[in-house]
Amino acid sequence: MIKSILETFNIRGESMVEPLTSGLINRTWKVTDGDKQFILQQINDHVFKRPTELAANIRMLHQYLKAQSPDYLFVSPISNSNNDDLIYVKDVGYFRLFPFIKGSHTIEVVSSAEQAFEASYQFGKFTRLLAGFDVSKLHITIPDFHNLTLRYQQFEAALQNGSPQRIKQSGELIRTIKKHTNIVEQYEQIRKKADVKQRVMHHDTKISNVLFDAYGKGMCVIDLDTIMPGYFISDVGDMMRTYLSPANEEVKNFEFIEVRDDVFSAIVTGYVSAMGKELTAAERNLFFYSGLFLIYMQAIRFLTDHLNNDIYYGARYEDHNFVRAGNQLALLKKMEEKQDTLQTIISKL
Ligand code: GN1
Ligand code: MG
Repeated sequence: MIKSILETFNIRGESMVEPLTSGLINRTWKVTDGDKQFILQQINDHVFKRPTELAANIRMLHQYLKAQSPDYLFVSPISNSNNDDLIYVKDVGYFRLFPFIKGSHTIEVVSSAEQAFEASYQFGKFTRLLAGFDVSKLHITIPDFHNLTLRYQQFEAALQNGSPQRIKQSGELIRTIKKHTNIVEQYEQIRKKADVKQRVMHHDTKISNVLFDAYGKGMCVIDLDTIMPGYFISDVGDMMRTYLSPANEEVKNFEFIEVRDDVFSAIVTGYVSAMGKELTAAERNLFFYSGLFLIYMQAIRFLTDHLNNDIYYGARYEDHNFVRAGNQLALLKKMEEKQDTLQTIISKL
């Protein structure tokens, strides 16, 4: 089946196809055909219910950037010999093929503040270049994706309808989440502020979604499916969530979870230097909050999924999402403990 998709792109039968395993949602392969390389992806249409809208978003942004910022590297799907950039295979699903960007590589873990700066700069630059784009034109690929109020309601629903045995097991984590509803309240306040703008946000700013060149400089951002209107706290917050600690969300021994001051500072400086005057004063005050917001939301999403028997994320071992939720709550605690230090860093910048 993959061979026949590739044939529509005139990619020969003897090409090499290797699965890439890092994402949780879509299925991805690296395709090598002689000296050419590509990335093939099957869209998860349980999560992205309307793949055609997702493709339309990418096309719109591509056109806008081609006209306004022609030098910007925007990695969009290639069209096949039928002129399709989204290929539907009956009973299987939707596929697309990306060029592999020569000389680029991705990393899985942030090992230096420079990497965090580069990535943050790239996400900020992306949003700044699109500041003149009318966000209301974008299709909402996942409704309420980063709506913390709704995520909290889904958690409450899982407490009603989820697995009774798992609810009992999760008592301590549930209590911790309930103790932090001030983060939800603050989110509701932020939504009402006129000077916290709806912008074109990426919504999945993990380090593996940035392409780096051979010198370690950021080239561009990839994985554009969750691009939707949103607040900057989503992108900055997900960077905090995934860059601050050298131990990521999969680590089972929470003692390794840490908040690195230099990485925090690099995320803030990278973003501020890329966004420049685009960032409003109200937004500048929300850097620390962004971290709390996203870490807390991810803890809720993992625990909710655990209570719902792993229907969204799946589980590679018993209690996988329970462990992930505990991990994220441990990170939240570290972040809170560092509040004074981190706020001082911001005020000095
Ligand atoms: C999912 O598939 P991946 O790894 O890019 C999720 C993100 C979560 C992340 C947690 C569409 O992203 O929101 O932060 O897992 N994406 C979707 O690892 O739900
Ligand atoms: Mg993703």
